[in-house]
This record gives sequence, C-alpha cells and structure tokens, in this order.
Amino acid sequence: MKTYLLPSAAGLLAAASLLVQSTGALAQTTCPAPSSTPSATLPYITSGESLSNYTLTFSDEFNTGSGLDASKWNNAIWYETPKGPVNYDVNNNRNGKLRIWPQSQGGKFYNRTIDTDRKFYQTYGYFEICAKLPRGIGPWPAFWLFNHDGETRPEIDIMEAYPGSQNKGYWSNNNNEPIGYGATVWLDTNRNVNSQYFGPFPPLSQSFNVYAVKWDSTGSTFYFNGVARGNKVGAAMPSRMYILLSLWFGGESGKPSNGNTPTGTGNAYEIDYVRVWRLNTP
Ligand SMILES: [Ca+2]
Repeated sequence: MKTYLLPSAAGLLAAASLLVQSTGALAQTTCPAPSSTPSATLPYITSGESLSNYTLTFSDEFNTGSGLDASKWNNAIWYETPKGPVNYDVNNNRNGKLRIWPQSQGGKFYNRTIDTDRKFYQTYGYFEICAKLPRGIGPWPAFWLFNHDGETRPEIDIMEAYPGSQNKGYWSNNNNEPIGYGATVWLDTNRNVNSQYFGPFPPLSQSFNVYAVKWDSTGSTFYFNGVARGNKVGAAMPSRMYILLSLWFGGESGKPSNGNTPTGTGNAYEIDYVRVWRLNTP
C-alpha cells in the first residue's frame, strides 16, 4: 500500500462530505457462510447480480491444518524477509481463522504481510474476505491486490483501516476502534485514480464483516456486507494481480507503542476466509 489515501486532513474531511455513504446496514456479527462450510461457491452479494456469472477459482477457509498453507501463501512481501516475532497462525485454536496480531519485540512492531505472490494471480473477478479488525494506535490492517511484474505496479486496496487515527469519528472512535475504512485504486505507483471512504459503521473490531471488490474490464466496484458502495472506479487495469492480507503499522493509524497498542491474539486481524471468483463474462 502507499502510505496514505488522501492528501491531508483537510482534504480528508472535505472528501468525507462528498464520499461518506449513508449506512443503513449495521455491521454484522457472523460471516455469511459458517466457517465450517468450505463449499461456499457463490460470492456474498445481496442484490442486483446474476450469481451464475461467477466461478470459484481460489479459496482458503483456514479451517484445517495447523499452519499457513505454503502452497497458497507467503509470510512476507516480496522485498522483505520475514522479520520479528511470528505473529500469525491458522487454526491453532481450531477457530477456523487466519489471525495476524500486533506483537512487539524489543519495543518494535514489525509489519506482517501474507500474500499469494508467485502462487496465485488473477485478472478480474470478485475478491472477498470476511474479517474482524484490530483496534489501538498503530495497526493498519488491509486487504489488497497488487503486482510488481514490471515498473507499472497496479494496485486495488479493497480495505484499509486506521483504528488509531486522530480523525475520531471518521476512521476511529475515541476507543481507537476502527469505524470506517478506505478503498483506493492505483494505476501505478504514482497515479492514485480514486480514494473512497466507507463508514461510519459500528466498530469493525467488534464484529466480522465482508469486504469485497468486483473488478472487471470496465473498472472496480467495492462491496461491504454484500452491498455495492460508493462509485464504480472506471479504470482499465488488465493486469494479473495477487492477494495480500497485511497488518502493517503507522500511516494514519499513528505510531504503535506498548501501552496503547493491544498485543496478542486477543487483538488480531482475524480472517475467516478468502474467496475469489472469476467472471464468466468479463
Ligand atoms: Ca474459516
């Protein structure tokens, strides 16, 4: 991810008045398909879509095994080697989730990225997770698509949140719980074509919610709990991309520290599943 969605707090608040979506739907407390149902073959879209257009191409339900499936995932982004304490697990307590949690070592918090680079790519489709986010100053959870095949590095940020933001009432509440998130499309490293804010919602750290994008040859549409939100971003991006689930620190979430960044599995970015479909008629 780039370091920030919007150029300034002033810009942020101005944009808020334009982009904040009125949210009738409340955050939900359970994922749409039970985590014990790995056969879910349709995207979670609640209206206005012909689901026969979708074919499941990738999924990890995180329901079996005792660790990250190395045939699908890496535990560091391509330009880094894994650093810091192991702050993620899969199914170790049999809860059927990938968990990535804030953990300091020697007073430092290390970014963690779980991604499918070199293992799964797709051009276009519907990309979905069901997840609960961490709280506190510093954590920067995200779900995004990217490639670094060449110098042009297209990117779709489906969800990134800043629970420690000073913009209380916008990214977070006064308890440093995330109440909104951003979705951003980058044509390449320097060309941010669109940033949108979705919220405010009940704390996204207190319930599981479904974050998704439908990306086709005409652009990207973002979904929250099965409902399309905001504006379709009409940017052609005919590139293959891989999936990233990251818990970085900083950005608008502030500087993490022991004392105001709850650590450990009790404050994890918890992902119940990742599912991807291709569009039969892209
Ligand atoms: Ca699961």
